[in-house]
Parts: sequence; structure tokens; C-alpha cells
Amino acid sequence: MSYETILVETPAEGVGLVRLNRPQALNALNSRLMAELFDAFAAFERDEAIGCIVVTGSDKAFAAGADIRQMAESDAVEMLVRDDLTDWSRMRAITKPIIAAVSGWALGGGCELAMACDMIVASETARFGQPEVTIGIMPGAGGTQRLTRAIGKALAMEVMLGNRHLTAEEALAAGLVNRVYPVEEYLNEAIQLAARIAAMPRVAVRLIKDAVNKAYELSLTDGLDYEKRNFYLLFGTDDKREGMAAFIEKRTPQWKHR
Ligand code: DAK
Repeated sequence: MSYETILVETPAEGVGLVRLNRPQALNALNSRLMAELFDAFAAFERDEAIGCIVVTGSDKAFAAGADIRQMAESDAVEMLVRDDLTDWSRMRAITKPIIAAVSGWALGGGCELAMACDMIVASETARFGQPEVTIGIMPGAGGTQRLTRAIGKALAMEVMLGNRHLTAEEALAAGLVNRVYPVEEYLNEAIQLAARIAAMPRVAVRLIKDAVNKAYELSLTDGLDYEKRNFYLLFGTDDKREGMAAFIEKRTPQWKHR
């Protein structure tokens, strides 16, 4: 697939970077951009050289939501037939960690995209919000669920019902983002974090991400059982043998990612 609305790079060893690139519309997410983004994620997922993915926008806007011009033309039947939301669920099948590097506006679908990632590194100018109610709709790509779980019901209600924007510092305090950096630094910091993760043994990384995500879905008892199975599975990997041998022999491990 040749891309018109995103740019794809590998800025550090093991790191795949996708830049949303519709500056004239503050990276508003139209069908084309979403299709390209999910295609790029899938390509990085297949690429054995990649261990961690970063998605970013521009310093001014991560993404100002779904494309209102496109949505203005859509009725319920068209939305149902086009069913872009099924594409969104493809993101949950990506086993490699995804970091959102967010600066400027992360509104509506932009905020939902960031929350669908595993971690968020923000610039000091990042602004998170779910303004759907102001155009007569509601969050549809995870906002009501992921934001509520991340920051709690009271604040999530205010964000979604009252169109409150969260600053980067507020988002950090509320537990929505991992770290906040000056705008000149956030992307590089996100890439460095991704490179650190990409340098870890990847089967372990995959099973940790998998088990953490299950904490959203399962009871504590079922989650602990799930974790235990992933834990035992890692004892069958070459990297477990190498990691423990390297510790005992006081040397750096050489991962096979197997
Ligand atoms: N869609 C289309 N164009 C947008 C846009 C958007 N969401 N946001 C900004 N733009 C365009 C503006 O129209 C303007 O274009 P021109 O007029 O220059 O041609 C250009 O970007 C610059 O925007 P502004 O002139 O408005 O810039 P300001 O700095 O003054 O304001 C702003 C920045 C972010 C506060 C403002 O642009 C704004 O309020 N934008 C809209 C925010 C919003 O309501 N977003 C949509 C929420 S609804 C789905 C998945 C997800 C969703 C839906 C379906 N499926 C998979 C089915 C999610 C829905 C939403 O996100």
C-alpha cells in the first residue's frame, strides 16, 4: 500500500515510527488515514526487525478527531456498511507494544487512538478531550470505556459531557499518560523508550503486554491464572535460558527473541 496520509520510518534499532500527516486538517482521522495507519501497524507487526511501534502526529496536533467533513456526509447505514470501527479493533491484534507520542490536540478519535496504544508520552502542549457531544454524537472508538478506566468515572464524565480538555500535566496526574516532556523532546523520548523496549526479549514483552491487557477483561482470579500460564510458557524459551545464564555468568544477554 502506498501511503498518502502517513509517513513511516525506522528511527532507531527495532523501532517503527508512524507519523500522521494531514497537517491541513490537524491530522483529522478520515477513512484513508485510518486504513493506512492500520496497514502500517500490521506491516510492523510482521517485520521481525521491529520490536516496538511509535505513533505520532505533529507538534501542533496528534489528531483533532475523526474527520468531521467526512462524518457530516455519513448516515447510519453508510457508517454501518463502511464499518471503520471493525478496522479499529484490528489494533487490538497487534502484539508489539505501541507508544503514542502526543503533542498538541488529541481530541475525539485522536484521544481514542492514543488510548488504544499501550503507553502515552506527551509534550507539555498536549491537550486531551472527547468533544463528540458538541457535534451531537458520542465517543465511538473506545472513549467511554478506556478514558473511564484510565482516569475514573467523575473526571471522565466531565471530559465527555462537559467537553473539558485535560492539559498534559492533568493527564499525567490522572494516570492517562506516562510522561510529559518539553515539545522539543517528547518524540525523541518516546523513540528512546521504544528502543529500550525493542531491546528486551520479545516473547516476554509480548506475553507481558498480553497479560496486562487481560487485567481489563478478567476477574482477579482468572487474571492471575492467565498470568501464571504466560509465566510458565516463558520457561520454554531460549531467551529465558540465555537471560538467566547471562545473569549468573555476569555478561550481557544475547537475545534470540525465541
Ligand atoms: N475534522 C475535519 N477538519 C478538521 C478537524 C476535524 N476533526 N479539526 C480541525 N479541522 C480542520 C479545520 O476545519 C481547519 O480547516 P480549514 O478551515 O483551514 O480548511 C483546520 O483543520 C485547522 O483547524 P482550526 O482552524 O479549527 O484550528 P484551531 O487551532 O482554531 O482549533 C481545534 C483547533 C482542534 C480546537 C478545532 O479545530 C476543533 O475544535 N476541531 C474539531 C474537534 C472535534 O470536534 N473533533 C471531532 C470529534 S468527533 C470512528 C472513530 C472515531 C470517531 C468516530 C468514528 N469510526 C472508526 C467509525 C471519533 C469521532 C470524533 O472524533
